[in-house]
Amino acid sequence: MSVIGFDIGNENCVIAVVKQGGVDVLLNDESNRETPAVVCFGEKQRFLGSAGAASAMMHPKSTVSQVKRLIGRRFDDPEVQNDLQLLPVETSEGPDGGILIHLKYMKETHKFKPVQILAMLFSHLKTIAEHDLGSAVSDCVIGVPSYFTDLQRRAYLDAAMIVGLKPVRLIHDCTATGLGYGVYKIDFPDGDPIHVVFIDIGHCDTQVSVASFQAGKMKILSHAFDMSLGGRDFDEVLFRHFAEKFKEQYKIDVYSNARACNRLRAACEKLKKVLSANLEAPLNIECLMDEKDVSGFIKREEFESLASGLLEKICVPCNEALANAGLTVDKIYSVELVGSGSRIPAISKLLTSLFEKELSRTLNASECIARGCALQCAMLSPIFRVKEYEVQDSIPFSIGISSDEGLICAKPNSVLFPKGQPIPSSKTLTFQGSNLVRLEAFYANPDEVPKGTSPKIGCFTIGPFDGSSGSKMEIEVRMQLNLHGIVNIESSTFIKDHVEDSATPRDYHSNSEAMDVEPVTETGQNVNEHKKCESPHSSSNGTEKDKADERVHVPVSESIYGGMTNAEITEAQEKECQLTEQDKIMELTKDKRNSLESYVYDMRNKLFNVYRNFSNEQERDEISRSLQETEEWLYGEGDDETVHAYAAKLVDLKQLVDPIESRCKDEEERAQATRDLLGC
Ligand code: ATP
Ligand code: K
Ligand code: MG
Repeated sequence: MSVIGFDIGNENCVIAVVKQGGVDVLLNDESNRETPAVVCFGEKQRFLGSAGAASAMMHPKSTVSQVKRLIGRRFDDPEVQNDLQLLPVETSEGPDGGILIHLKYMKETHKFKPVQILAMLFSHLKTIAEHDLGSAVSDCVIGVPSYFTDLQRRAYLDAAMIVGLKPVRLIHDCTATGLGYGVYKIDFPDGDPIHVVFIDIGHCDTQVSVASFQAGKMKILSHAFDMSLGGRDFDEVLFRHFAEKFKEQYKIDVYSNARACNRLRAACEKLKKVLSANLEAPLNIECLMDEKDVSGFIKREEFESLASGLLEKICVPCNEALANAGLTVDKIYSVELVGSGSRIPAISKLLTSLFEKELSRTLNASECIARGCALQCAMLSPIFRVKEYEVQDSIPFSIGISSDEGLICAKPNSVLFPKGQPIPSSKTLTFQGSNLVRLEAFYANPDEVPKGTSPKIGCFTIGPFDGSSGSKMEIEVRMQLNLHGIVNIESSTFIKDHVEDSATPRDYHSNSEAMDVEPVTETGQNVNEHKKCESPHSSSNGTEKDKADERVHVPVSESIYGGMTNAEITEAQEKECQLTEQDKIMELTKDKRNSLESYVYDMRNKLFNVYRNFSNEQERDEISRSLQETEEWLYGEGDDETVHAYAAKLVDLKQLVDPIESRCKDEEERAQATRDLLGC
């Protein structure tokens, strides 16, 4: 069994594994350490990762990138509409308010949920890992942004399930990075814990987390983020600048031409990278639009002033993370800047002055998340021996619980898991109820969650209570904020034969009684403790006795707003299998076509060399003609044929050539035998 970590970026994905000697980053089929997060649908097959990026220009309308942005989001969310504008693919609103991505394939339009596209990426990364390791891969740890909602986390798990991956943990990106930092750090100054700020600037977002470290221990103190501030926003600044310039200079409006937009955007991303290493850079695009070649030029200084608004925005989550951690810059031991979006020199300059210290680049900026994920996977794996290390993460959003009858926790706004609650955690609610109880989980503070996030998370229906027949039962529900940062019910029980005094007035029409309860127990666990807790819960297996009463397990069903049902997951699995099967067929077809093609060239060559003495003119004429015909067929009507068609052609040719080949072989053997006999 292998232990793997995945960093799924909007632009690049990284796979890391823990091997005997340490953590390795795997190379993809193009020998790159980063794999583009691109899924492209060709006419008859998919192209994933690097192949997807390479095919994007050929199939602009059926290439999906930055799918991470769309996961678990609503179609009518204005931010989503902005993102969709950048995606040249047709989309629509799904029946559940989610997004449907329309892709042309096998002469039909297929509609996919973003989860399915993400699953395709997962599947691709899984295949790369399996090829490298030579064994099946299932257990893994996947990085997620700290701002991911419950629904987005669940969507990641669904996508993983669709392709047979089993995330043992979804871990916040900066926590994974911090883990990689802490595990290897040995030179801790004496005394108090040190505080480190991690800043990850990716393609689409910026995440900042503050963590405290002691030997053998890491604790996240705060998470902050700007969901819409990353490398692509800097590209956009350049894009708008040159779009405007070219309008004046060349009288072309790139905005009116999707292809020109794409090309200019791609050129601006390159330009931005050049400006990271050079003080000025040229921009040249041939035949951008209306058959016009364009050229431009920009100095780094000018770019920085165009991007000054974005640079200022980076300070916001940094200050927020510090404030939430209750720290000032002088208390910070080190600032670690990661994510390739941070390679712009002005960003380091700005952060250096904000934090009043030189930034540290001790981590690999593009691989640290995947590496941290792999380490976490090894720590959670029962078969790997890893240094004991305690990771305590926290959730950045307050989560509340209410029932049909109202808010059920005594805390303000009914918050069960306040912002900063350790991951994982459990809290027990006890209340009186009858028949069915519905508990609603929701985000208690709209200011904490990303704009456009629905406060509604999901509904848990508890019951029916066996034999309760309408009487009030004392119910105990253990709510969990699990290792993935997802809210669920760990167990729910009632106490058997615990019937209320029948004189108590009761409303028989409601499903549950008004509940004024307080969490009775509260635990924040670190990962190691959590592992111990994974044994069957004593409260649900009926062994625990509560005085004279017996605890009885109560069924729970959950319904997550916008989530996938089991039936939908099964359907998606089947669809994914069909697509994979078809991809395999197409790969096989390509192989067969290639072998037929090389056979033709090979034989043509041999026919007038090696085989010349073993064939007569008539045979050579016939074979020549067949080779010629096959070649013409290959480049004509046989260009796009089935595996069988190519295989059949090869058999036909071989039938003609085989007799000559065997004469040649016989002769070779005879000659060898003679040589052996003569001893030379
Ligand atoms: P996200 O974290 O948003 O999901 P990601 O992890 O795929 O995205 P990264 O790979 O960390 O993102 O960073 C990609 C961004 O870094 C792109 O916008 C890219 O243009 C930018 N980038 C890469 N190299 C440089 C460079 N030398 N100078 C400036 N920007 C760069
Ligand atoms: K990445
Ligand atoms: Mg990233």
